[in-house]
Amino acid sequence: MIELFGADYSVYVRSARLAMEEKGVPYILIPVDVFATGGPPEEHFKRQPFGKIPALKHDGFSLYETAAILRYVDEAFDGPLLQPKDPKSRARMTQILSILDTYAYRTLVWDIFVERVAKTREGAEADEVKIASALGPARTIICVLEDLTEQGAFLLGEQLTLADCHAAPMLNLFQKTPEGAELMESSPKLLNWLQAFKVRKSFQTTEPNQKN
Ligand SMILES: N[C@@H](CCC(=O)N[C@@H](CS)C(=O)NCC(=O)O)C(=O)O
Repeated sequence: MIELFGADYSVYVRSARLAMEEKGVPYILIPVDVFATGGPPEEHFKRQPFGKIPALKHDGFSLYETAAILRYVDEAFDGPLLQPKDPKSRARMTQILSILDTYAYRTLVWDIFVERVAKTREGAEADEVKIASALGPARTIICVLEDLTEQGAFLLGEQLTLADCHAAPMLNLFQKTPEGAELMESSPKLLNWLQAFKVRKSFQTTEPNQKN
């Protein structure tokens, strides 16, 4: 049984859980709150030296970094293949994972969602300057993802891949902001894909307890 260390509120933890749910791989989520007062628990740094979530343990094997966890889940277990075999589609999948990690997470989740939704929910004021300066990069991210989205039920066409598992949690949070909803409305392929992905069982099972 896979042990996944993390919290259900994390988009990265949700990506890993989506891959395990879609693959049909049993796992348990062992709670680690990286945002607890005083920081992550000391023992977590042995699993993830940067103090981030998720981290995985399976059969004596320890792993961190979500893209590596996603690939491990797909390659070490039976179940539907979550990576295309065709080299061009496989490269597209890797490209989307990299865009999400390198550009989308900080901009869509931290600079826009956390400022606009999470902070204001806690009674703090949104940093409008931060939001305003993230809108240009956000437009580029949504534009390139719309461009890379194939015709079909999933980002890369008819096969559900790790790109779907990684993109859905981030884009779901982004869409909860007025800025994100507006940008998504003008990206029909991406919008249809996200609406359809959100009703999947895997997505509903991994819904955070405390709603984002
Ligand atoms: N490169 C890491 C990033 C994971 C990450 O940033 N996780 C967030 C939660 S969504 C986190 O642990 N943040 C804690 C912090 O930044 O202090 C991965 O791919 O797993």
